Amino acid sequence: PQVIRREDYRAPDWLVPEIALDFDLDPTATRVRAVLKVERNGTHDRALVLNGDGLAAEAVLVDGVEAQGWTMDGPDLVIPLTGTAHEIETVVTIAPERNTQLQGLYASSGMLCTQCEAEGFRRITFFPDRPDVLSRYKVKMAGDKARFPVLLANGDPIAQGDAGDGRQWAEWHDPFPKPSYLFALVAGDLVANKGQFTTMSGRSVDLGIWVREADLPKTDHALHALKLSMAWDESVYGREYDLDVFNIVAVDDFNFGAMENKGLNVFNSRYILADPDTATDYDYDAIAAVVAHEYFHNWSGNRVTCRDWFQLSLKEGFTVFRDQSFSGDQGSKAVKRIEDVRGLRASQFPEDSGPLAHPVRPDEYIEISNFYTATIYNKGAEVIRMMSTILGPQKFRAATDLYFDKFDGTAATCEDFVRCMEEAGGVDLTQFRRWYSQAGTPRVSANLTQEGGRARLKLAQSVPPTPGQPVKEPMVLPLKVKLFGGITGRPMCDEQLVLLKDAAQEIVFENLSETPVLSINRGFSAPVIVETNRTAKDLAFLSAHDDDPFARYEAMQQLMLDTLVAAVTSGKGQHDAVIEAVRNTLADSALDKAFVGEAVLLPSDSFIGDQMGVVDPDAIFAAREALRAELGKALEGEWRAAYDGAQANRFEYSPAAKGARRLKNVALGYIAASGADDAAALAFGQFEAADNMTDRQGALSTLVNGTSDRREAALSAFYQRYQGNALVLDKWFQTQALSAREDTARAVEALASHPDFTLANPNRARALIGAFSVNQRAFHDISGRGYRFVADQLIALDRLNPQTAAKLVPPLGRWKRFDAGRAAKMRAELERIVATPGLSKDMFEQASKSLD
Ligand code: HT7
Ligand code: ZN
Repeated sequence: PQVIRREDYRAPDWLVPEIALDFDLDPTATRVRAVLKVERNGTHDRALVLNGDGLAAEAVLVDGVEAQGWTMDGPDLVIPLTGTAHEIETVVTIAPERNTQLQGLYASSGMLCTQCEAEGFRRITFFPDRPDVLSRYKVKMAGDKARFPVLLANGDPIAQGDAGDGRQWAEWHDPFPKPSYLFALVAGDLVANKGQFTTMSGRSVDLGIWVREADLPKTDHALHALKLSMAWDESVYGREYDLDVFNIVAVDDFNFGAMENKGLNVFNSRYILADPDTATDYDYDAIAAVVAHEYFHNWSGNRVTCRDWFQLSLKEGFTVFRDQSFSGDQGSKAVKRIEDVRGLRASQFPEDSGPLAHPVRPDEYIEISNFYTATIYNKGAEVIRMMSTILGPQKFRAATDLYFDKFDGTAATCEDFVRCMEEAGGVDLTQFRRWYSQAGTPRVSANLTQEGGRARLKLAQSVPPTPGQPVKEPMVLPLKVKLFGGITGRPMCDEQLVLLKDAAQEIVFENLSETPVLSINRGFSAPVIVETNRTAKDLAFLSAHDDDPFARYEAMQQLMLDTLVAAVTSGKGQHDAVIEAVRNTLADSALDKAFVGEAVLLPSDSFIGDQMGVVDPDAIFAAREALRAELGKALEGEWRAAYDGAQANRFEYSPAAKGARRLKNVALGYIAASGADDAAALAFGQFEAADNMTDRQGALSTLVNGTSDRREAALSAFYQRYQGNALVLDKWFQTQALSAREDTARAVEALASHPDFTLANPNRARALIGAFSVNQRAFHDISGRGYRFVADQLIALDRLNPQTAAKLVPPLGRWKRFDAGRAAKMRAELERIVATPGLSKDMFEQASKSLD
């Protein structure tokens, strides 16, 4: 397959200032007529090339006359043109019902909807399908009135009417020029939860969350989150909404989380629908975050879009940074930061150290869909966060104002963004730009030594080699640093922002009156791995005394990690320091429960594995379970007190109530780990009495990890209760796929034949296959059956939905990190995938790169 390179970027030969689309909607045969006003861009004699994907032109007209000399270049339509401006008309017929890829126009639960990012528009009509061609869209659509009573598109509704024969039509105009990837259309039997928002300049905006009628009661949270997001973007970034309507539609079959189409966001229904009985606190938070994310794209992505797909992080990294800040402002900033860093370490760090590592601004790709990655999104957000730290809040705001003003209505680059930061921030970011070009997670070593009243902090950095980048230059690393007195616990200096720019650098602290303890990378100010010479005593001390909650959490994590790595390598654990640190955290009544719930959690199996030369999943599992059991037993009284103290009379969705549920379920896990006789009964009691899904699923997960006969009872009760609810059934599949039990691989194979399992729905496929392949114990079963099972499923899924299949390849690609036996088996499965006839380019790229 063809490799697309960033250095080959060339401005478009032809622009399309206007497009009128006419859809005759039918699930089996939808006719699409497109009329494009095209203008030659510059002086050249190149033909007009309109991208297509699986389209056959039924008519091609130039200036109203049947076109002469047009040809097909593979999937693309090539039309030779003589003048500087023409009107091009094409007609195609597509079959939404047969579209299992869920790109372009497709059918989902009886409705028709679109997904065009990144290159789905070319599956609907012939068009220069690239983000730097911005057009004004007029959309007319007609369809069966009973099947499709609601017809939505981008922009504002203009007119609607009866089309005869039980059909109706509607017309929508979007006044804002946009790239084709932001086009959207929805037709279905939907109802809306309607709201209203008055913008900062006093304009009224009609809001609508469109769902099936039965789901209407589950839309209040999303609507509320939308209003909060609109107000937040005004007050924090000065960004006002610009159309008279803002619609969101929930669909059941969706490859991703959601899509920011101008004025008509389309969402995976899991990021819209919530009520206490079916959604966990995690779901509620994710809904608010994704609603905010898509809304924020209206400025960071839509008003200012990307010049080409190599600039994807321009909109995604910045928008993730914005949604993370928004979520932090709605509850505990510290807990949000902990969750985000946990996510970064779980998904982006492994990506950055594996065969699919790529820079935040990639240099090449085969299939752009494979680049909607944790690196583009989450590392990209960290890059923006570092610039905001370096500039400080006022200058950062001035810089984003400048960026939005200067590039409004255009397709911009990451370089444009950084230049605005430099101009408004008065800083030189020349070296900082390496964050965009160099892949790999930087490693920092920080050694603090003391001689009398002086302490020396020796810092050194290195960036590991990554595919195609064997040698790296030093990065700019903004490290927030502070010292605490090891005896009094008092701060010994103000927090300092150290910009580590060289390979090695030294900082001296004078006039110290006691032995200092180092607190570094506070707030996770740089997305790096820090190694220090701090002792277990230092870490335990910081976990109790640091005044930065993130650093406190981090000290505890490091202490646990050091303990677990030592246990894995030596075979036996020395757990006292961890037990005491956890005891102190549980005893600190000044801490909020959500923080405590996070701080006392052990690092995941996979994060422990990331610290090791050769990952031994069985030894890691055994060491982690042993520490969990000891923590459970040694602190059983504390866990029960925490559990009882976090009980609530009835469900409430507030930061305090969420924190209490978090701690309660973590405590339940430890009580079960202690081996207490009543643990299963306690979990089952919680399962039965729960008035919310967080508690019900928390109890179910605890039972599913165990061997009690209440396990089957709970699984069956859960299944019976939620049989008709696809989103909750996903939880049923996922909880079993994540089970820590020895027989999980076999159980998951059986679940793949369950009547409710289907690869056609991406949420269901991810719930079983995706969850199983991150279950370190089960996936890496020494027999290799886990690898075989996942490869079989991915090969089958690729035939239906290559995008979703390709996203599930990375766990198999980690083979280099494992022992020779496992590595060979993982490689063999990758080779089998690559050799599969008819493999998509999505899968080919992921699997073949994973073999290197
Ligand atoms: N910008 C959206 C990306 C997206 C997407 C990408 C590939 C395939 C399907 C997709 N659906 C949505 C989502 C976002 O980041 O907001
Ligand atoms: Zn996004």
